[in-house]
Amino acid sequence: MLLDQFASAILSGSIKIIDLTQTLMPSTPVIQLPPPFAPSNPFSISEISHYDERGPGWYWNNLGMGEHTGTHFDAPIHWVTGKDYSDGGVDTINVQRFVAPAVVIDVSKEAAADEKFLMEPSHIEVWESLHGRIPDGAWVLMRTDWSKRTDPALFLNMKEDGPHVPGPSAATVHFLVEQRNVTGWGVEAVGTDAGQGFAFEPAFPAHHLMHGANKFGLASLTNLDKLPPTGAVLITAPLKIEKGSGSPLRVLALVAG
Ligand code: 23J
Ligand code: MN
Repeated sequence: MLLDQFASAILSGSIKIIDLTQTLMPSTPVIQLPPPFAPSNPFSISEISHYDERGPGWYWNNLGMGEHTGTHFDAPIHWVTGKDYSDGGVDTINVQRFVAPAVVIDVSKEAAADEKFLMEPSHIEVWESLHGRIPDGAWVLMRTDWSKRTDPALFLNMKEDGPHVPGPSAATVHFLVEQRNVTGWGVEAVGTDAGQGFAFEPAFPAHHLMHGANKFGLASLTNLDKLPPTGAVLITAPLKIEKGSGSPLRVLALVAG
């Protein structure tokens, strides 16, 4: 019954599907870590054949990339704090967790005014006073409109003291992990942590604390400005890479239209 209604609603467009995914291409920005940390490869693509002598009837490509390239999923085993979760790799996560509600906290004005803007628990309190408590099992998505920075240099926004990119404070991640039962934390920027997150306590709290609690991350999302504050449902199934720490994926949001 429920699923028949669901299928009809998709077909009729009374449920709309919004693509939260950035297009993968060689210029897709990839996180830059300072030495001595090893870099991630960018996205690469090369033709195998294109209806030509290499394959007259078919077109296909070889791909290369780091697991954390473009719009991607962070699995718990990505971080040392999540390394012992037997269900914490992209291949072992319970697939039931790949469909979940999402809330969107709009801090786009704050991020426009301050490239190093940090979301604090007070922003969540204000949001909950307007929209209600973050539901159990929800993704919490931080809308910054950072995805509108189509120039990779402005998107990464690397400065002498590291990236100037908005993100969550450590207190905010503590709150979401300890006070709310979230599925994960998603952002428009290249990584789930703020650009200055290396200097927080703990370092990279969105990674350290979320993955330490067997929760997920989503990075390089787009179209968050097209989502309602509550009521969207996300489909976030990463590639089933053996012992994978994450993967690029298509992130789809279902919204009542
Ligand atoms: C490795 C080290 C630090 C960070 C990251 C990866 C990411 O943001 C990521 O894509 O998971 S901050
Ligand atoms: Mn990642």
